[in-house]
Amino acid sequence: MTRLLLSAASAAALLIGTAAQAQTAPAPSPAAAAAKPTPAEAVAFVAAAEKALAEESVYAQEADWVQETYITPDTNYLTAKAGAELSDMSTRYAKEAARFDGVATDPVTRRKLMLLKNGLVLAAPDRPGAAQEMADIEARLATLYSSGTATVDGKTLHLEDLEDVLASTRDPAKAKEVWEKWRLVSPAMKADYVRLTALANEGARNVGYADSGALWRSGYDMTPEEFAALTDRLWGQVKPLYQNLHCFVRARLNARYGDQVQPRTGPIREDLTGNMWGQQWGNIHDVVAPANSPGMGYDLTKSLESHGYDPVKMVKTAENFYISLGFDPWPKTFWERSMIVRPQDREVQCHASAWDVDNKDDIRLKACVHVNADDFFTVHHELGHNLYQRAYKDQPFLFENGANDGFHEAIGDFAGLNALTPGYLKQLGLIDTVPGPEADIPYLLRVAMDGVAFLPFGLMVDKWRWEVFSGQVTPDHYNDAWWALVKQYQGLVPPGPRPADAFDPGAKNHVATSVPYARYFLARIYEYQFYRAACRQAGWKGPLNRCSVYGNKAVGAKFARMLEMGQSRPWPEALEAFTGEKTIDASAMAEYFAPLNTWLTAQNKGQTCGWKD
Ligand code: X8Z
Ligand code: ZN
Repeated sequence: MTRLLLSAASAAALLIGTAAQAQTAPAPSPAAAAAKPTPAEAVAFVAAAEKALAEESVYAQEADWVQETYITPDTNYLTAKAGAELSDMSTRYAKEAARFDGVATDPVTRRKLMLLKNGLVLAAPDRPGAAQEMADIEARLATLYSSGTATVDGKTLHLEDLEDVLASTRDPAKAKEVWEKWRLVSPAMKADYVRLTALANEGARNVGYADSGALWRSGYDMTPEEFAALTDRLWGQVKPLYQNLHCFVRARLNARYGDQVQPRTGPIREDLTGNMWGQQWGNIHDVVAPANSPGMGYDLTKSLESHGYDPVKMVKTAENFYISLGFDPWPKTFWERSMIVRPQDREVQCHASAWDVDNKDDIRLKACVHVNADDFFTVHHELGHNLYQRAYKDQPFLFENGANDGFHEAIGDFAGLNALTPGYLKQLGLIDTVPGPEADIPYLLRVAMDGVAFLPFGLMVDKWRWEVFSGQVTPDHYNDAWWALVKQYQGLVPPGPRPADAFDPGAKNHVATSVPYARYFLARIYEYQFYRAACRQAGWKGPLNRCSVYGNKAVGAKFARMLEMGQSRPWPEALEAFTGEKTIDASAMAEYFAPLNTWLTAQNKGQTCGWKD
């Protein structure tokens, strides 16, 4: 239905598209409004909305594609205009859908009415010009983020180059410099962000939600309150594993850099994690892996380089994984139209995203791929979105989406987990031998440093936005509240005091571009549920971490059945279709990492683990 990771103007109307004004169902006359609508009227309304939205969403996506791959004042104008129309239209449909509350419709129509109401990301206030003002702000924020640069050692670097420096430097002063310089991009966003928040909240109330946070939490086939409680329950399940990992990593950083740089107790310095936001730590695996233990047996980044991988070959490799499960090759147009590397002649939005521009076959990737382990995972992640988009393309437009947004993020993560296994890398010829069982713990540590380390970040980004949207945190405290949550959930701190004008949340793509983030937290949990189920279906009996279902067409066929459902049924039914499980649950993740958790507990003996919130 829509490309994933919408940004800029059309994020305002995320899950549902737009329609030219003339195509909407006519506004009810006062007399008709007073009478209760009939089920037949509900069906007619949904049909009209769906048709119009399907057509107009393509227009908005075309405009967005051009803008994100060629940022100029003109393309900003066009995408904001398309986004404003989309937003106005989607908001109007959301409001109109509420007229049918309590009308006894068939279940399909009822679900579509629900999706019309809760499918927005940033709803627009019911005032002329408000949607356009929001779209203009969104375009400005996205442009500030994507054209941000910092000068390091006399060179002007974009974000992905700064990320490479942070990933590879082992000099804490350099890490601090790069980390701080990137955050100079966001103070200029603050005033716009404050205004956008106020407008979006007004819009959310306009369509019947307490604030935009409640609107965001309403897309999970449960109430917003139940969803907040669910995330807390899941975090409770995985927190002990995260704390164990945190404790071990902190000790290793302390051993490497000394007490002055990384104290033995308390939080970890974010810039020392090898990642700009401390959201995954795999880049410092070499620092963390114990010197006296057997290693993983290979370094994926080095293997990719030494085997002559280029960005296109990385994407082809991910495609090949899905083909091996029985899925069709990606269409010719994908290779003709995708943006796989950063063009040198223009500004673009590099943050990776997967698109289905015509909601049918015109799937594309937009990324600036570097040949490294992180991007090896990312290309599998993005093509997972494309896989889903293609699988549900025959659903009615309003069902052309993931069972929930966490599902959409989890598809490619599940593939990536298979694709990192040594057995699979050997099949690709990227490594010569599959290491023995002695490499299991180092391997699990490497996977955990990305997958487990991510969990609290995946949760805190939207915890912050929920607080911002509800008004619990006011603009004067935006930055402090961010760091309070980083410390509480991630146990990280900035490398030094933050300036008074800092707006550090804006230095993260999804905040600058208003993309909800809880989806990634959910995805990390679903990922292991999918993976364990797939391995069981494949009859795998060995340690879970060595399983890869590469080439297993039976697993692929069952996976396809879940994907084809799109958003047509509540997500527990989609989960059940593939895993036999009806609820999201971290036990599969716990099972996967159980040997590592035991090992970490032993390693951490004598340490004072945890940190004070
Ligand atoms: O934004 C993404 C994908 C596109 S949906 C590249 N991810 C999150 C991030 O980069 O912060 C994937 C993992 C988390
Ligand atoms: Zn994604």
